[in-house]
Amino acid sequence: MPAINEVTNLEVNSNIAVLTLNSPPVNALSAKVREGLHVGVKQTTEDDNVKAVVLICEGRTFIAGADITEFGQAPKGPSLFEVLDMIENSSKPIISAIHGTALGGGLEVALTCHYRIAIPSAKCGLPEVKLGLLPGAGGTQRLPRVVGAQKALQMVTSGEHVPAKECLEMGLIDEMANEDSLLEDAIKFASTIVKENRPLVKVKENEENIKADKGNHALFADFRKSIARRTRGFLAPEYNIQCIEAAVNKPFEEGIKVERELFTKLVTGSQSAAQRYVFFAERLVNKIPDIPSETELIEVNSVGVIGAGTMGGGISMNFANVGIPVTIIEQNQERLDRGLAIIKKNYENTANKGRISMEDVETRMALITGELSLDTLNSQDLIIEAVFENMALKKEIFRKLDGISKAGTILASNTSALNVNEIAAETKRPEDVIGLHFFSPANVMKLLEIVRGEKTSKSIVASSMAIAKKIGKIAAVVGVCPGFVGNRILGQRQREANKLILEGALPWDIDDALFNFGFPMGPFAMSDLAGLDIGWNKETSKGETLRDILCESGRLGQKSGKGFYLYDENRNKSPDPEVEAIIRKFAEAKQIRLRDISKEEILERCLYPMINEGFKILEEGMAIRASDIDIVWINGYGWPAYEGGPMFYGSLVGFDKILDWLKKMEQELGSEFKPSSYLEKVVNENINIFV
Ligand code: 3H9
Repeated sequence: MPAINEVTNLEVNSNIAVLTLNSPPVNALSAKVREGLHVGVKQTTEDDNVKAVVLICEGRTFIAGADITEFGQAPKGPSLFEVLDMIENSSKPIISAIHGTALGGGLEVALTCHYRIAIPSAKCGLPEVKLGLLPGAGGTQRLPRVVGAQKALQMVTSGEHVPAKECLEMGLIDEMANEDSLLEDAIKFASTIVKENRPLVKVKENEENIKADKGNHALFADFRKSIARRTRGFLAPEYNIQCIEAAVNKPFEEGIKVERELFTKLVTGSQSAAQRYVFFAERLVNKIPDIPSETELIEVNSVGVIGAGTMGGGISMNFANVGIPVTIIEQNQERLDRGLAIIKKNYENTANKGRISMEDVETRMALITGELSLDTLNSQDLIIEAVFENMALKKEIFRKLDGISKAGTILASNTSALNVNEIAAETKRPEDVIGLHFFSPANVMKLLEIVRGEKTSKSIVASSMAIAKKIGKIAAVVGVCPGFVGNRILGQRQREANKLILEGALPWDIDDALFNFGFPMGPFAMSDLAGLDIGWNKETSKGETLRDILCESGRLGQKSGKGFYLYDENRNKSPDPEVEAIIRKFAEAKQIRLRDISKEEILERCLYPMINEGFKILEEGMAIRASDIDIVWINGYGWPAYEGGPMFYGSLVGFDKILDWLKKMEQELGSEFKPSSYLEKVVNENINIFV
């Protein structure tokens, strides 16, 4: 094939030119790809033999968007805008032939083509919002001109990938090809367009689909309201909406100006920098340096779960959801029945919300079998223990499992803090033992900490990563240390939050500061939700801590209508003067002088020790890389993605500033603030921890 450059080929056959891009892995619009498109389209317009052009990609996908690695770098080669102008203004019809995904800039390219054909498995979308961006190459102005304002709003603010069939129905693609003959069908389609002398359709000129919504302010106001909760704190969704609003109410060229202005604001801002970092971090976290990709995997076709409580039930649902049969073990029939009934109820609730069908509920429940004896766990490929956090009990279970389970079974504990090496040592096959730390609710939360024991084999780690992917989790491999990565860092925030309320900040001051930072809730609202009496003992309680006093006075959290907060019948919380009085009295008895504490100080006190702990974790090798820590905190603890996770956030604040702060605090408040020696090294030697 005649090459235009390393990534582009152009071939002309019977008056139809085929312009092929081949730039692995995802044909992103790098400088080379843009150059290839620019030169290729120019050549086709100058070649009298060419009557139409098919634009197609090799490899796994059509163009998946702009090359994200190029953002922030000096522009090279023709800009995407020049390329799009050339395509749209071509005197020959250009047809994009789509397989895989046409995303972001990729869909924007397709939208400047005069026609679009796709195979049934293809998907189209404008996912820029997930990178803290908006489609900056005309996508926000062209999409509503094809699919209307409502659908465009939904697509740009969710970033969803829309299946080809739906795209065909809403006019985003014009023709469906056969799954395995895209090129052939695209050439046929192009020939028909030529033969029938069909017009050069320019999406930007189509006002038909937007005219009904001109001046319809309610449409946008209602849409804003509908996504407000989900998008709190993020800038990009609102900017995307403003662009669609401009598309509907302004002429195309003016709308483009709005899009460019808002795109520039986003792409140069810190939110998008953080979200782009998170995009790559989510991919890096899957790479375990010492485990080759060809490592032999254990195929998991059946699972055993020990414990039908909240965790065990949620864990089981993950596997049933993807068609893997699960055997759940409980100690007695009553607990087993209760556990199974809760699972059924959860599925029914999901069905009532329309997310799955009642038939799905039945299919999934049929995959879950309850048993009362561990002896039934003799044939499963993966067994996950999810009983109380009690080391003696866990050891006993693993001793028994060693005798019961078949050779090669992955033996996993769902412990959230206990020593996996100690548990593994109870068996004669510690290489098969691993921690799989799910987060509650386990059927919903994305994160899975994969706790690699000293002796865990590479195959067990790799197989656990593979099964995590299958059940839709984001998995991070962590080492054995108290609390692993997530809870170990959480411990720092909790300790400081508890100390702060004895220095003068009220629980709601702290919660508000963290909520406004972007967390879904603060530590005290969280404690109320979980129940203040977890780990509290009525018989031995002596009013020694604030928690003791609250529990002793019946303030057990949301379930008792009051905890740190007061709750109404709908579980809406409000600050309670009684709690303030309890705190003041407690402080007085301990001769503590309370002072005013600013929101800034609250954030520093809660967040900087977490970052310090992150450095200790890296120093000890308990996380593979800094970005894995961020992935844990974003997906397991609600750290806002637009702040990039604790380590990324720390880099924005400045590690030198945090180090100075820790040194000062160490002098004022003691050794809990002692800086990690790795942090000192990073600052002194100016090390980039993100490479
Ligand atoms: C945009 O288009 C802005 C425009 O409006 C223009 C403005 C002017 N760039 O996810 P995978 C890499 S913004 C560079 O594991 P999958 C990725 O890092 C963009 N690299 O595969 C990975 O590298 P590695 C809008 C990219 O099959 C490899 O490709 N578009 C890009 O599970 C494989 O990726 C998007 O946001 C990129 N755009 O999923 C789409 N995309 O192998 C982003 C991927 O070294 N991409 N890489 O780890 C995706 O959603 C998924 O990659 C995709 C494939 C669904 C395409």
